Amino acid sequence: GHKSLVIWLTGLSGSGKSTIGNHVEQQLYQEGIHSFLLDGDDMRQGINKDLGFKREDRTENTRRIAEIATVLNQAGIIAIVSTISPFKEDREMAKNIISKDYYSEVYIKCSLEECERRDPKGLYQKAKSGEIKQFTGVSQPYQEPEDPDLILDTTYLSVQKSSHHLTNYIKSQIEG
Ligand code: GGZ
Repeated sequence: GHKSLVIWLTGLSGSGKSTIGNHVEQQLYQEGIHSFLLDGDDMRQGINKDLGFKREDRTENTRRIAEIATVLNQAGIIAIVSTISPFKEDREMAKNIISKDYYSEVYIKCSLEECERRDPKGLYQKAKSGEIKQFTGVSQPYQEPEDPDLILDTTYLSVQKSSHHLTNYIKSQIEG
């Protein structure tokens, strides 16, 4: 068997975390590697329904996702997490919950300008008009990872290329 891992994708809304996470899950499946995508936005419809976007709620959101990722890991499944997780301290907490040997931080980097240009759900528009408050990058900070295990810059890199890089990275980690 291979080593289990949690792949923690962090980045701005619209940076491509969920899309890349989905592609990678499928690519791994085709290679016979069992993974599961834990998407922040999805989990906010279910287990994290009670949470909003203030600082403490984001921390709790991250904590629960890290605990669930750990359980998947213990079951031998690679957990791919896609969540903004904007605060360094919270990602540090996630790393401690998961344990550092099983945690890989991947920064899905994308300029704020490009995310605002994409605005697939119109959320940046609403954040700028004040309709949505505490929006990451607009009215709340995003703290960039200082020493991520991998950076994928989707300002320049296609979803295909980014996903391919990440799949190869995961394969090298679990085989190595
Ligand atoms: C950030 C928000 C907000 C605010 C709604 N700030 O890109 P999306 O739309 O589809 O996914 C985002 C999701 C954020 O959930 P996370 O669990 O990833 O966030 S965190 O880790 O920071 O707790 C975004 C949408 O919800 N969304 N309001 N105010 N993103």
